[in-house]
Amino acid sequence: MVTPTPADKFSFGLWTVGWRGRDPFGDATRPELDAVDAVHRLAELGAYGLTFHDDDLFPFGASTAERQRQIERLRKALSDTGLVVPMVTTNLFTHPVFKDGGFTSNDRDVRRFALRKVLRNVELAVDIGARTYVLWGGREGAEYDSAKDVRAALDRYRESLNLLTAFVHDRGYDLRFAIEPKPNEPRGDILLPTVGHALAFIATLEHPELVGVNPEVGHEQMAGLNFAHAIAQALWQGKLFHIDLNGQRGVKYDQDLVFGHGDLMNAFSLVDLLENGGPDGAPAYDGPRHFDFKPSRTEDTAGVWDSAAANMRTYLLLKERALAFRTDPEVQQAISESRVTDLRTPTLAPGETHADLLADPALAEFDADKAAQRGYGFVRLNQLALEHLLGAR
Ligand code: GLT
Ligand code: MN
Ligand code: MN
Repeated sequence: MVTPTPADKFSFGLWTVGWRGRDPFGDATRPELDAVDAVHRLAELGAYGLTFHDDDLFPFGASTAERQRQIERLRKALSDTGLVVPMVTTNLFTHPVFKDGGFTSNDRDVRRFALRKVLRNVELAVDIGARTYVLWGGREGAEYDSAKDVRAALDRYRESLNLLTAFVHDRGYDLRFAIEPKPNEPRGDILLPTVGHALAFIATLEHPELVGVNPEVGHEQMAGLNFAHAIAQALWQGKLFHIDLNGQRGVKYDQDLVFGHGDLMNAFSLVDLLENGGPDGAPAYDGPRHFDFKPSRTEDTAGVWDSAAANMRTYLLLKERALAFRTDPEVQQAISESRVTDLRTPTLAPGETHADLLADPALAEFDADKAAQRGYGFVRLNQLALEHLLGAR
């Protein structure tokens, strides 16, 4: 059960296994990885999908012929292995032209150039079979409050999303967009910094049904937030279009560790939610389980593939542990004693009004002190979760 197969829908960014370990303080520690090799290695490990930025596949400014050559090489590797491309994205952050952002750069020419870059890559995404298009606006932001008119920037962000959804609509493409929030890094402050900000922004768009979120574990945790809660709200709003799984240890720079190598308890809750949180314990999410991690720069090429395999194995182990937790009768009893499922009962009776509530004699007599005495037993329940996680039950 902990051997990954394509049915598990594990996917990896080409930029993840292809990361050469260059950081702000040090040079690359590993050789370049060819996209074709990546496809073959990932397929051997049991993954089902590869994702990429335009510039991961062909260099920024590549000629049409070079672009086409790389696309054809990728296509052949995909058909040789059966790997698919469920998601594609754009690099609007590496080239210096994007130093003040793409969609929200103060320079209008740059904004127009950025939009064209995305439109061209959307055509490729559809052509190669992707159903999701991720928008990570890492350079959309500022270091200084006086440098960015945030309301104008949000107008331009919205204008860009409206153009992209009109494009998909007019062309009849079967493609949805997923905004990936991040609080900071590389910009001092990034626009749409959390899942909550992104969800509020999406509600203002012309085609909100075509736009959802691609939350990343570490990005919410960099803001000190509970990732499983963010995912629960995204699911509740029907907006979990994609997910970036990785690990992060606390509020610091973006670590992009292997999934589970950060807050393991929250990773357990997340997998439990994704796999068992739907109606009648069915999966709550059926999209790709996408790993957006960086194999640490201490690792050699063998370590890169060990790290890739570790993401999938950790996910499957957590899935196994979460199922054991859900099916344990003692856990079910503890859940019921904690009144977790009682929260599903509507607070008002059918047809009850505010006048009825105000006039309810039982409420006038409600013994708040007595009700306050009973504990909820949440600690016991959490300990049961931890024991399942540790394999102690
Ligand atoms: C970049 C970023 C990731 C995003 C990628 C998609 S690019 O590596 O750190 O979190 O998901 O653009
Ligand atoms: Mn990250
Ligand atoms: Mn990501």
